[in-house]
Amino acid sequence: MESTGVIQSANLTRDLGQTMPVLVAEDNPVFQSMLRNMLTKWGYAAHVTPNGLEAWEAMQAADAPRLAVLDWMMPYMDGVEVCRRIRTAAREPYVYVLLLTARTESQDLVEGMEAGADDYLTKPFNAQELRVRLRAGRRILDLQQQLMEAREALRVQATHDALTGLLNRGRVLEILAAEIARSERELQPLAVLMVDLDRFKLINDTLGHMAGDAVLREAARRMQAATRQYDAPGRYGGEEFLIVLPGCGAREGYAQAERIREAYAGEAFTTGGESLAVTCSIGVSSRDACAAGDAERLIREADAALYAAKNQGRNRVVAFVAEEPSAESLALTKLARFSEA
Ligand code: GH3
Ligand code: MG
Ligand code: MG
Ligand code: MG
Repeated sequence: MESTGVIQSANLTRDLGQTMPVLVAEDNPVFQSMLRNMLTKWGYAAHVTPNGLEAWEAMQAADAPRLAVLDWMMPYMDGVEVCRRIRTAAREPYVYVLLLTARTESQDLVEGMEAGADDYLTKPFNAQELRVRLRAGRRILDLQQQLMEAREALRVQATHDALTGLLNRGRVLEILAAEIARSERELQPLAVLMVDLDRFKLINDTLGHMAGDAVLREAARRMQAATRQYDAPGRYGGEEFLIVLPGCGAREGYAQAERIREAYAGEAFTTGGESLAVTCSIGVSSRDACAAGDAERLIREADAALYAAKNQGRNRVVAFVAEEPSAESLALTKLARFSEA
């Protein structure tokens, strides 16, 4: 298929930052080859379709061209309809649409622009005019790209910790709340780990704050490497980390905590050429598939377990065990067994 070949080579060259792909929909063979020649000469990668329907289908590809030159009158689907569909789908990134029209009545132009076209040219058009209008479209697309990148950078900034790159406290708490809701809905367990570096103040005091920062970064890196993709490790405070483990009960939570503890204790950290033994203590709390347990309780219990781990000598994992299951959780357990039977 010739058209696929064109789109592939267009993507390749875009990756190299050389050409910009342009989707052309034009049913007239003379205009087709004219547009193809001009666009190629100006450094665009033209993907030419003979009607609106094929143009619309080409626009569905994940990396479809963002610049479209659409003839108005075409079989199967006209350019205005393609334009309308592009705008209704409202997908990002934005598609810049230049409408080609043989019509000159102003009412028609109003219709085309209202369908969401960004600009139009009346056929027959002057080649240089098309060229500069495409350039204007390209500028708009470049600006939009910059905007999207800035917005993404802001989103990352708002949800991540600048020092370690882990999720920040606000975001990890949001995830905890969402995962509790999901655990209730899907009758899945959920575990929470509270990780605290041992005697961290000593590292700061003896090696300096910069070395302390380097240790925090390395601790975060190892933590990330030791957790599954759907776990959510976040920096909770100074040298404290909160990890949300969806689908894990007390046993799996404990095992996961042991892996992290081992990832620290098992291999010395190096900062500024110095080798340094860094350990952590971890408190584990969990909620049963059917037991009650809000975020506050889970954090409180993980904290209590962490406190116990510190008291027992550090570099260890302690899981919170409730003295007695609450009446509510017992009732819910029975209910779940009943519904399983
Ligand atoms: P413990 O084993 O009981 O947890 O002892 P600790 O020294 O780790 O605990 P403590 O809470 O006394 O000290 C935590 C230290 O972490 C104090 C604070 O200066 C340091 N800290 C907090 N945030 C940062 C940071 O962003 N960078 C650095 N370098 N240090 C930090
Ligand atoms: Mg036509
Ligand atoms: Mg500490
Ligand atoms: Mg602490």
